[in-house]
Formats: sequence, structure tokens, C-alpha cells
Amino acid sequence: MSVLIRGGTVVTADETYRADVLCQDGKIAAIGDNIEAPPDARIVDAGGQYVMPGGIDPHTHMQLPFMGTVASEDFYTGTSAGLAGGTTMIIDFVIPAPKEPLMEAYHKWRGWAEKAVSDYSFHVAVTWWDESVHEDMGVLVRDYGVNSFKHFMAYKNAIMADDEVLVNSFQRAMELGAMPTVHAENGELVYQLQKQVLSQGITGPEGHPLSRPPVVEGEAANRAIQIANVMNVPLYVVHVSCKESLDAITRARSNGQRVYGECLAGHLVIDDSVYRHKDFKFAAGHVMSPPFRSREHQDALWRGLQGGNLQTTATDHCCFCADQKAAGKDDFTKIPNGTAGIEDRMAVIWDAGVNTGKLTPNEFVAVTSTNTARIFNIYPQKGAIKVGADADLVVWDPEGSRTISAETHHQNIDFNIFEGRTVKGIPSHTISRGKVVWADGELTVERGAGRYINRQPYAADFEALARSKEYNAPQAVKRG
Ligand code: URQ
Ligand code: ZN
Ligand code: ZN
Repeated sequence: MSVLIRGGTVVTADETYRADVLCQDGKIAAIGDNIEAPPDARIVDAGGQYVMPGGIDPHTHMQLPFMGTVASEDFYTGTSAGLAGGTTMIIDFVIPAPKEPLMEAYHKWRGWAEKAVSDYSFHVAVTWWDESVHEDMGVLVRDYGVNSFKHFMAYKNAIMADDEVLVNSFQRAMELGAMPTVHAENGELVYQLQKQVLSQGITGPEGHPLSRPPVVEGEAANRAIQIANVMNVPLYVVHVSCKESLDAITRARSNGQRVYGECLAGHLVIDDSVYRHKDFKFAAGHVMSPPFRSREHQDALWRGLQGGNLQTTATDHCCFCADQKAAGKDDFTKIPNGTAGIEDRMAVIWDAGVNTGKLTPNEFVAVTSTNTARIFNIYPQKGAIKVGADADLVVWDPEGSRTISAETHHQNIDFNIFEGRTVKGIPSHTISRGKVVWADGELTVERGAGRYINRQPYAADFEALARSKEYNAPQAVKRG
């Protein structure tokens, strides 16, 4: 089965040129002028459109058990919705409960993800520490293609990692050649501020941002950056939402420290007025952490992307329907934190970024796909239009438009934070591993077609590792 994408303009993170693209056996087989169509080829007419690497969303939580419930979007519906929006790969999270063995959690999540329709990988969260965690991190890097470990600095009395966990885990990541990542909010401060806000009689969603002001995020981002600095390890800060954490990243990068920042499509275009809406479902539907911020923070995030101090965009796709959010109708701290976005990220960022001149089409590709592939060491298999790369592509119609709504989206949630937003620039076709899976508004997906993507460690001190006792330990284990 082959697909010939004809007449389009190829747009990568680095260049723009007119060329046909031939996909065969799941890979990009040829790129060039007037490619002859093989007899079995499906022809995609890309005239007047852009042919770009499929989006990679480095931050999703499909079917996450969290705050007493389970996210409504699973790996089948969530990856399907991603394909409808031009996203062809996700990096999700394995999040062990405290004291849950990392390997046990990893295999559990791998089982859940088998129904995915597009490719996926996992960051693994370090939510506690002992010698077994140290060991499991090594096994995950060496034998299961994990090269990034997440740390939630928020969520006290749940999955919060304190400084002892951060320091031990960052040290281990450095040994293994893996990337530590952080959800940077000071969980102790959040906990205290939540109690203060509630004691003032504020129980509605308007209390959520009051308990997590930007300074609470900025402190944690800077603390994680300084710990990474001392431990001599790179750092990736997820969902940077405010100036305070962006400034900490910018300062570190200007000092030559290897720190990367991610921002969410939602944080780029939605402000904190949503929490003051009188309708509980509307306001609670926007409860996520870090919260949506006031306008000046959005402008800062766009400058961060333009200036290269933020490298990637994501969604933190973590869906809870109205009946789940209602758990917090009398106490905002009990509203499950999370919002959707996987289907809308690409179009929202194109419309708000490229159509306004903030980003060039090449920069759009960089921040929605290629930079994530490079940072997490899967480039050019992913995030590239090169012969031999996976044939994950999106044919982008810059003149097409749609109005975003929960009524019409493919996401398994009864709410959409971008409700009513009309975007210009949408995917007319999505190709996943060389198959047309989205065309003319129709999904054609196959449950379980998604593949787990191994991500190799960075240059680690393998010699030292090889000499260490560990290399005698592992039995023959299958690759991830
Ligand atoms: O904190 C996260 O990233 C997860 C639990 C999703 N929820 C959220 O509010 N961001
Ligand atoms: Zn988070
Ligand atoms: Zn998240």
C-alpha cells in the first residue's frame, strides 16, 4: 500500500519547497518533483496546501486515574482525535502511585495503550524514592526505550516529589543519560493557599487560580532548574504558563544551562477570566494546573516561542466530563484537574500563531513536532520529512476553516476549552505510518495500529555503566 501526496509544498522546521512525497510500507520512500505513482498508490491532491511532519504532542494523559476518578479519554479515542487534528504521535505518562513499583506501573500503562491508533511513547513519573526506583529507572532506560522521567512538584499528599526525590532522581537520570522533566508548582504553597482560600469562604472554581498564583510556579521552576544545574543534568519544564517560570528558563539558558520549556495551546490563548464565569460547568471545565493566567502571561509565552526560550507545544490532554468535575461543586480543590486539547492544538496554534505573523510555518513545524522529536531523541524517525523517516504527515489547508465545538469534536469529553473559536488553517489529510487516516472530515483508523516508540538515552557514560554491577543483572528482556 502506498500513498502519493502530490502537488503540495513541503514545510519542515528548516525549509519550504515544492515537492511530491511518496509513502510506502509506513516510511517516506521518495521526495521530489512529479513522482510517478505506483500502481497501488492512493493519490492525495495537496495542491495549494502544505505537507508537514505530523504533530507530536509530548504531554497527554489518556485514561489517567486521578483525584478519585479516571480521565474520560482513553488511548483509542484520544489518539483518534489527535489524528483528526493532525497529531500523529503522543508522549503520555506512566504515573506510579507512591510505593508502586515503576515497572509494575509501566506494564499497566503499556497494556492500556495497546488500543492506540497512532504511535505513542511514555515519560515515566518518579513519585517516590528508594533503591528499587533507582534500579527500575535503569531497567526502563536500558531495556524499554524510556529516556525521560517526570516529577510532579505539586499535588501534595498524592504524587508530589519533594527535593529528596528530585535530587536522587535527577542524579540517576544523569547517570543513565535520561531527561528529567517537571510539573513546576510548589505543592506545599498550593496546599497552604488552598486552605487559606477555603477559609475565606471561597469554594467555587474562582478559588483555583487564587491558590496557584504565578509566583508558586516560578519558585518551583527555578528550584528545579537550580537542582538540575547542581546535578549537571538537562531539564524539561512542562506546561510553562507564566512569565515567572519563563524568566527562570530564559535566565538559565542565557547562562548556557540546558533547559527546555513546553507551553500548552490553551495557555497561549485562554485567560483567567474563565474562572469568574457564573456557570460552574464552564468555570470548572477550565480547572487545570497550572491555571490559565492573565493576558500578559500569554504574550510572554508567545515571545518565549518566538525567541526560542520555549521549544515545544503540547496539550496536557486530560479529560474530565461535567459529572466528574461536579465532585468539586462545593470545594474547588476537589475538581479533577485537567482539560482537553489534542484535536485542536495544531489549528489553534496555526490560527493564533502563523495567521498573526507570530510564527512562520517553519517555526510552527518546529514547535508542534520537530523540536519534541529532537529533545526526546526520536528525530528523524519522527518530526522529519526525509526518506526513511516514518510516514507520519499532515496535509495542511491554510484556507480551510472550522469552528471548534464539543458538539462536533472527536474527543471523548462533553466540554471544549476552545468552544466557538473559528480557526483558519486545518488538516485536510493526516497520514499515519503511511496510511491515510483522516481525509475530508472522515477518520479511518484501526484500533491497535499505534506502535510504542523506543527513545534511546542521550550520550550516557556507558563505559561506567557497563563496568557497574547493573550490567550483570538484567536477564534477557524484550525491548519495549
Ligand atoms: O498535572 C498534570 O499535568 C496532570 C495531572 C493533568 N492535570 C492538569 O491539571 N494539568
Ligand atoms: Zn502537570
Ligand atoms: Zn500533565
